[in-house]
Amino acid sequence: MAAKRTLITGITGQDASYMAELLLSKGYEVFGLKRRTSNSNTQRISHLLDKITILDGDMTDSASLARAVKTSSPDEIYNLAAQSFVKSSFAQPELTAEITGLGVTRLLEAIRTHAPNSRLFQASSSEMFGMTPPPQNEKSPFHPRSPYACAKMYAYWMIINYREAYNLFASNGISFNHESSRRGSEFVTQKIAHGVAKIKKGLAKELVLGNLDAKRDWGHARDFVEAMWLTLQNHEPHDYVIATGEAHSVREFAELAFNTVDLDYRAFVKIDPQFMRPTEVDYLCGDCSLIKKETGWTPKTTFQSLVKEMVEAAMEAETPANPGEEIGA
Ligand code: NAP
Ligand code: G4F
Repeated sequence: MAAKRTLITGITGQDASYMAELLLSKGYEVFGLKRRTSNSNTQRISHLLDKITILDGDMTDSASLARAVKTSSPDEIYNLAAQSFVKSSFAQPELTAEITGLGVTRLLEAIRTHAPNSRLFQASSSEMFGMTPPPQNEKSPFHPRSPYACAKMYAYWMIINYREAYNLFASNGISFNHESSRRGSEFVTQKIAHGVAKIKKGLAKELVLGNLDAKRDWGHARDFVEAMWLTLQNHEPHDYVIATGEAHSVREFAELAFNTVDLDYRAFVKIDPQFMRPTEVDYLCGDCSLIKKETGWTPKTTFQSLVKEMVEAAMEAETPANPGEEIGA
């Protein structure tokens, strides 16, 4: 049988790097959509570059998406591209809507025209629940609290509309936060992990954060891409919550991360309102019983091992000769 073909958008991102590894291990032929940047940004997939085909394209450019879909002729498409940083979406709401929202419509149109029998996974977000109290599941109401969440809402409904209108196999995975040592440096978990490493090595004296009381359901990206793949192996397209079912505060994450290197977070963490958001999402904790029941998926990584893995990777990466980037988000 011919190998299955897949197109992954956002190939330079955290999730796509794990998704490409997973699909290569399953024998897929992998194509990755990459936008043009002025400097190389393929660090997360440098070990895969001789095994995958990179296609130039941008979620704001319909023609490039159509070409990518036509060239890759995919059985499965994972739309992992987005302006994914919530805080930046307040500064760049229109760009976020273009990429994270309208970009999905452009991709759906390309699929409808060039690969109507392919299966599409859309990376929807628990941010869409916003103000809705936990536990959040597929039936919970949405109340988005940022331009990012509003853009994801639009994309979520376009997936459902194209499924109903054109019979496309398109599914939303409503993922809660998932992290790893490949996480972007501005997200709070990676900011804390590298802050801890810098302080432990004498490269920094403090770590400046925003709201320590926000709670998130944090899992490992490696586990979450398995759920994304299982979502597309269903007989029918389905929307699923992907989560661990356990929530912790930013404070708890910081406390555990500092404890990993025998430090007390209270001596080093400072608060600065510049890291607060105009509207915050206070408490996300997912109920993922549906995907567990229907696909057999279960998250493997505990909160404790996630924190440990991220701090240990940061300790390896941060050296006096290579002090990493300034983290200011
Ligand atoms: P990420 O690391 O920020 O990766 C985003 C990817 O999208 C990057 O490859 C980025 O390219 C690409 N991208 C941005 N703008 C683009 C454009 N105009 N055209 C083409 N590509 C563009 O995000 P992630 O954590 O892997 O998340 C993957 C997806 O899941 C995203 O859609 C995110 O919103 C969603 N999600 C993530 C989480 C989570 O906790 N990680 C939870 C729920 C949903 P550059 O490298 O050039 O910037
Ligand atoms: O790490 P964060 O920036 O992630 P956030 O906003 O939860 O969004 C992530 O998860 C979503 C799924 O729920 C994805 F859709 C989205 O793409 C992204 O991957 O912030 C987590 C929490 C927030 O409450 C924030 O206010 O940490 C709080 N926080 C406190 N101090 C901080 C900081 N966040 C950042 N980035 N930097 C801080 O200094």
